Amino acid sequence: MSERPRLADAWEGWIAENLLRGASQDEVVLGLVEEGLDESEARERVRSIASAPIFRAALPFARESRRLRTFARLDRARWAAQPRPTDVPRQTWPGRDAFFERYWAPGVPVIFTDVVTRWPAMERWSLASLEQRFGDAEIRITSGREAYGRDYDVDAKKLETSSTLREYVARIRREPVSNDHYMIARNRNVRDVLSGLLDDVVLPRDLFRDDVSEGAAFWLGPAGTVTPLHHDTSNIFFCQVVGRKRYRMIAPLEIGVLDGARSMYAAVDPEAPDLERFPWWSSVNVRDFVLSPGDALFIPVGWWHHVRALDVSMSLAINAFDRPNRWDWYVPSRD
Ligand SMILES: O=C(O)CCC(=O)C(=O)O
Repeated sequence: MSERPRLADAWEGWIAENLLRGASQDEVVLGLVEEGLDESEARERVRSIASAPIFRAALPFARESRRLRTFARLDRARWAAQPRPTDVPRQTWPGRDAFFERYWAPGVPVIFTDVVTRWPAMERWSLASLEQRFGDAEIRITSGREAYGRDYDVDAKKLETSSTLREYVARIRREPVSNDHYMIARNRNVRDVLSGLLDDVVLPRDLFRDDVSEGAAFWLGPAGTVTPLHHDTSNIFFCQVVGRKRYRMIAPLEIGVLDGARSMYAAVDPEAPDLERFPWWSSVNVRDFVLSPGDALFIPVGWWHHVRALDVSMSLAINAFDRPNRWDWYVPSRD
């Protein structure tokens, strides 16, 4: 008698995957029989995989993942059912308690239209005035981003360099449209040499801690800077003072965005999504809007955001809220 055909490894993978996805043993056997396999061999193989200790160890994780995916689907459906699921609402400042209740607690992004507009910074911040007030300040910027490749923001530390603010302002004037140089958040400029900038802002009462400079970052750069799609591990109050920025924001429970992510940075590029690699992208709700001078955007923790400066730009990002604001988060590079 000729030997029975043996199941190839690929089939074993297929059996395990489908069982882990929640298919019953009978359904998997049926699938194998439809492919021409002998029913009793198929049944024996499925039974032996399902009872293997390695498979049984994986089962609780698969179950948990299925449950969590159900919540993610539910959450997406709830957001999609909103009248304008791709909008970020624009509002006047509702007061501290209402802010925490309506936006902070449920993690809802919003733009406040009357917070930054009152700041002296709106009049005072320009390249010329920064140069005049803080020209000698030694600051840290990132430079060489274009040649570095797509991870220029993940690896920003490697691209950090010092200059005086005067030199940096001169570079922005020389290269006013560029993604090669940018003073990004991960520096301590506002905490020391540029702390005078905080004299030009008027923060909503009781919203932030007294040591706000410890949790504030000044962003300065030309038009054309791109901060790739990422999420942060704190809530952020992002105040736009000079120039416009185009934001694309995506809710945390769009879990497809985690595919191939490195650290807190997504692999998918919202400006040129690779639909073969990320087929789910076409159904993702992207909130796509322009932040203008005078706008304050609340970025809830975990929300993905991609930011392109449309003009020479100055922004102040604050995370020193008067509430615990350090959040544990899934870091895909640990996978
Ligand atoms: O303004 C930018 O380029 C990026 C801002 C940002 O990603 C942040 O504050 O988390």
